[in-house]
Amino acid sequence: LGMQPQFIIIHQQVAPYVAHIQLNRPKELNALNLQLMSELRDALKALDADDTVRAIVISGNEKAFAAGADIKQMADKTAIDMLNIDQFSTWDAIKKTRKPVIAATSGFVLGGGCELAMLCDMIVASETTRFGQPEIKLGIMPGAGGTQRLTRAVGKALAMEMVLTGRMISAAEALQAGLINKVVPVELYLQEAVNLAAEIAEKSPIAVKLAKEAVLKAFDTTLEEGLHFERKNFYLLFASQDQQEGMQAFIEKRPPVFKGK
Ligand code: CO8
Repeated sequence: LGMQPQFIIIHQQVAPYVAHIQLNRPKELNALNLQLMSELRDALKALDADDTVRAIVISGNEKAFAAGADIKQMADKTAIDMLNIDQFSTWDAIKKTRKPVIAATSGFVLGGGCELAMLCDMIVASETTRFGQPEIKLGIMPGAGGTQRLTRAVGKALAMEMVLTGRMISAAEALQAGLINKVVPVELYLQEAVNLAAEIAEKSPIAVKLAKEAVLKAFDTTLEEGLHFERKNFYLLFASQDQQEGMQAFIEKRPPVFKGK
């Protein structure tokens, strides 16, 4: 990866074909400063290109996944500073990750932290996780997708309430609202996320990639376009050896071995 990152730790092969990126600014509750986000972008790009990785878990620590953008770094910025810093190009790059990314959350998941979790494909939360978009309390509003992804995930009523009041919701409420995939005791959340990643990593990485892309398309386009897109990806998979292996293994009543070809 070139230079050693300062604010993240990359753990390879935490399960077969699974990598884990840990956000590591614990004293600041993993506040997402510009350098951390650049390091995260670079790490995801490298892991996305690495054939020994098929799924990625992002976590913080027990106390905080991330308490948002770094308020101290933003406090004295002007609108034009913000425009020129263009931090969202980093977010756009992260969004391009083609392998599945699972957020393993515990503690505070706030502001940009909540937006980062929602940018991931799935969220596994500890019982102590609290999700919120508290930007309104700072005189600003979500800027990294919060008004869009939260609304699509939980609907208008709860999204509007969270964005306009800054109220945090519990993991239980987030599960009920459809924001997250599962809630587990705090000792288990990271392992549970790794297990989910490992389950996906057993599948054909090509099929996983194209399936992820098709699901995400549902948020971006009409049903007609989305169905068309799905069909093209579906046909394309019949060009893979993994499709032949998957179906042959079924017929021979044995587990498939997918090679990503
Ligand atoms: N930025 C900078 N520092 C932070 C942040 C933050 N977001 N959150 C916590 N910290 C720091 C605190 O300043 C404190 O530092 P110090 O010890 O030097 O005073 C340390 O972390 C520990 O925090 P607290 O003492 O406050 O811990 P508590 O347990 O008392 O409170 C809270 C925890 C409730 C999470 C509290 O820290 C808090 O309210 N944090 C701010 C949450 C927030 O408002 N987040 C939204 C930020 S704005 C945003 O995310 C905009 C996103 C759009 C762009 C995305 C780009 C990345």
